[in-house]
Amino acid sequence: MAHETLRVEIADGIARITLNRPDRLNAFNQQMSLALIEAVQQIEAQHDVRVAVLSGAGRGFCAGQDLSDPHVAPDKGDANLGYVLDTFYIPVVTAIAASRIPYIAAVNGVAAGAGASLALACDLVVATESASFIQPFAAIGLLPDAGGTHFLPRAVGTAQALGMALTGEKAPWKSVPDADFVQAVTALAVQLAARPPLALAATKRAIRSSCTRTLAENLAYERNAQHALGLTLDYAEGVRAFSEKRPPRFVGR
Ligand code: T3D
Repeated sequence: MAHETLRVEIADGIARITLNRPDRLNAFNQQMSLALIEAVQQIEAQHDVRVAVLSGAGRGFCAGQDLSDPHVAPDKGDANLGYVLDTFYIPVVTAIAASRIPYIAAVNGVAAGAGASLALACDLVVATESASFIQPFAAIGLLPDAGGTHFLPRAVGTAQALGMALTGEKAPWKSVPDADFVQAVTALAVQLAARPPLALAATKRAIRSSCTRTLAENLAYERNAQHALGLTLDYAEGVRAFSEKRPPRFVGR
């Protein structure tokens, strides 16, 4: 199985899958997404494979969706994120979770957005000391998807998951010196007030209610919420700000 954007090597019962777009921190474009779905399906059918290892080429594991991919471009005004999730992310996360073999996420660097969800969809996670797990969805007006609202609270607890998803920080819960307490709380409130309100509301609802739902139900819940958020001005602004390397200005619509 050879793809430009994905390497798959099989030997001694082990399938090694490497996301291979290092210049983009292995962010998913359409080609890599389709290649990963195909690889997971082929590995499942190959009965001499006993375990799969998923990793990333270069310094990152996976930066999630490639925000420059035309499929998610908001500027045309018709970004159909529901379609993107139905076509790429839901099938791959579902297939990994349901696979007969264990999947090991070998997290060699930053795992962000759907990249973090993908790592958590695996059965085991081994990460380097320098690796990080980030939920940057709200920075572009979205809620965690690809199973993020399902796996994250189960992995770290609802409170920590909410903190990560609302702030986008790696470990948002930290104690502060007494003298800095008021300033730290104000800084957090100011940070959240500048974030996209529709995305924060959807994130909060999804994570707070996810533990009573199955994976399939959470994937469908995320899909519908993300489809709606993908049509907002704040999503367009978030993606534009990322590509222009500047802070976003959200309007709440
Ligand atoms: O949209 C839908 O279809 C719904 C599904 C959504 C699923 C999602 O995953 S949405 C979330 C998408 N991902 C992100 O928002 C993460 C964006 N990236 C970052 O925040 C940062 O790159 C990281 C925190 C991951 C790493 O930061 P850092 O400083 O180590 O690296 P960098 O310099 O930002 O990135 C290196 C290059 O990769 C850079 O390109 P350049 O300037 O060298 O030409 C950067 O633009 C590019 N890159 C990183 N992530 C993405 C990306 N390009 C496109 N899409 C990306 N997601």
